[in-house]
Amino acid sequence: MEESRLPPGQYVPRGRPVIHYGRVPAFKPESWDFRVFGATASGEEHCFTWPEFERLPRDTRVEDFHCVTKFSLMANEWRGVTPATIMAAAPPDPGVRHVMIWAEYGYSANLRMSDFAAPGTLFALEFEEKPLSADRGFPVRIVVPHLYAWKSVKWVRGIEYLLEDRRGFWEERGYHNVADPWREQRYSYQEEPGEGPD
Ligand SMILES: Nc1nc2c(c(=O)[nH]1)N[C@H]1C(S)=C(S)[C@@H](COP(=O)(O)O)O[C@H]1N2
Ligand SMILES: [Mo]
Repeated sequence: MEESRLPPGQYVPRGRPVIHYGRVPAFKPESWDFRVFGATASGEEHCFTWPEFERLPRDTRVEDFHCVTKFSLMANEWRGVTPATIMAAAPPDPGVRHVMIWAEYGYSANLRMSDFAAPGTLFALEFEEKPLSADRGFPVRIVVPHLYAWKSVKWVRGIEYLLEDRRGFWEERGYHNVADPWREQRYSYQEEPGEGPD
């Protein structure tokens, strides 16, 4: 592996750790939905059922993944739905600059629109050519490979378009609002003016 692929302070562990806060949720396809709400262009909420979401076109991405606890997982193959596909089905208001990603149990992470719409970002349904395992976020997780991995929310149930930025679960608990691993943006005390909502 080229050294230049590893952000500062990161290492490649043995195996592929799985980490999250709380328990692995059960998937109930009949009641599962994916909501697009907040500042939509129409003012209406858009809701995908599981059969609808499962049928959306899929793309493949091969990306590294960097956890703030310092392990990095290199060259992961993800397959899933692009943010562009979601935004085409349910466009944001032109004033939207931030997106909150919402998961089961109320876990959340906020993203700048530029990070949400970045070419590596994907709503993954598959990992290494198989459906995601339950502990990696089945049925859908977002992967935002160019930011620390707490932003790669597992068990996603919706997105909220934001006209003003708001902190998600870890961003409220002392982690950096932007979370660029190449700049080691680990903690909120490192935030420069304009990088956080407050
Ligand atoms: N819903 C949810 N998503 C989550 C988390 C979580 O606690 N809940 N933890 C995050 C953190 S801190 C990391 S490092 C990655 C870990 O992903 P992995 O288990 O596939 O390695 O998931 C992220 N997504
Ligand atoms: Mo993490």
